[in-house]
Amino acid sequence: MKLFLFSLLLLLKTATVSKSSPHKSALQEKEGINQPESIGKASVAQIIQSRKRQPSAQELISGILKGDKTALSRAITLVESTNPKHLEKANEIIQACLPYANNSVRIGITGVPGVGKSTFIEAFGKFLTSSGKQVAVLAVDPSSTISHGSILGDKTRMEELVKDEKAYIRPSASGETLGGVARKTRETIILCEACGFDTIIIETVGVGQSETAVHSMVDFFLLLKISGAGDELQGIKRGIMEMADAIVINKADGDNIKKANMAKTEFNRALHLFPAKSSGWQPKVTTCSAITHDGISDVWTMISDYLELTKGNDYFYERRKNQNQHWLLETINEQLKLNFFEHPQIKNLLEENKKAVQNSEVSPFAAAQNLLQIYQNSKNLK
Ligand SMILES: Nc1nc2c(ncn2[C@@H]2O[C@H](COP(=O)(O)OP(=O)(O)O)[C@@H](O)[C@H]2O)c(=O)[nH]1
Ligand SMILES: [Mg+2]
Repeated sequence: MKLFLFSLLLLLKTATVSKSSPHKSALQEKEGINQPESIGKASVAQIIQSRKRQPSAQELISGILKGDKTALSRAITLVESTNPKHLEKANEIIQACLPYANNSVRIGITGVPGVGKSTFIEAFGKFLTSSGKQVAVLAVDPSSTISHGSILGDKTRMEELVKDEKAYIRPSASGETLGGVARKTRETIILCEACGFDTIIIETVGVGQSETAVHSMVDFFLLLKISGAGDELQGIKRGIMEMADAIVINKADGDNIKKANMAKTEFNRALHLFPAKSSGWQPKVTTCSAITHDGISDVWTMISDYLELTKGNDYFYERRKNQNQHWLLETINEQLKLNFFEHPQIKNLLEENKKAVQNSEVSPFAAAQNLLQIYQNSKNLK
């Protein structure tokens, strides 16, 4: 009986959620927001082109909800900015977009450079847009700040998708820390969803902990691999295998097909050794070719199966709720750390203390306690 009531409640909840589908509402003005005079008269692109002024938060919100990509790009730039004024504006926009976000599938894709991520996303993205989906491609690449290149910088490999009306591609945000880059991407997802994008693809490479960060912002995590010389499992991080909902072996074309199938068997065997996932999903292994497009549609079929299962058993919704909590704590952690390490007095003292600790003049714990106390006192004085 309890279970029945629960399911009924869930059904009602789902019905209400789908009623306020952001996909539909993204094309409508948000009720309850007083629109300034200028809205509806000029598009954000026109406002920018006239160079008279920056579009207001309200104009950007209205643009995003209408599915305007220029407004979306502008808002993402505000999210990525370090200027406190921009952040204030960004927060206002995110807050207004939040009720229209969430109705999407968020897919994380990882794999070492050269495995074919960009080529795969182009093929997969085109497949999705041709089946009527609206696809946003984002990236988490904390190394891009150092290398000044981004994993989505090589847009040449996504030539078709870049031109596609139904697609939106945004390179990785830059930032000092992975936490910073990841937070910006999290917020960008919300903006993209409010703009009407129903399939969000987030690409990352195995740099630092970027996979873990992406894993904690997506519904489905896909590991892209290529077949090797029979030692498929070597050099692959156990943690990534554990996170993967699917392993897709790319470049299964020409002479590679046989090797790809052998790799598939081996990965399948390895995946079965891991404990069952709380989603109830048994991770799958498939092969594909991003060049010939063989197996590309199977990847979507597999993701659809996953969605059916996890929406049916509620895992999908629970996971998103947990992810929200995770990002709340993560953002606080990040901000506290930043405030501490950017504090001018602490900056100086930290250098002195590092030396003192090196020379065993003071214990690391005592030094840490002391610095934290000084920081705390300086806050109390304000
Ligand atoms: N034969 C074959 N080559 C591929 C396939 N996918 C990608 N490639 C090639 O692999 C190279 C790396 O691809 P890219 O998409 O840039 O990899 P990324 O670094 O993971 O983004 C390029 O030369 C692609 O043309 C595929 O399915 N089959
Ligand atoms: Mg690439």
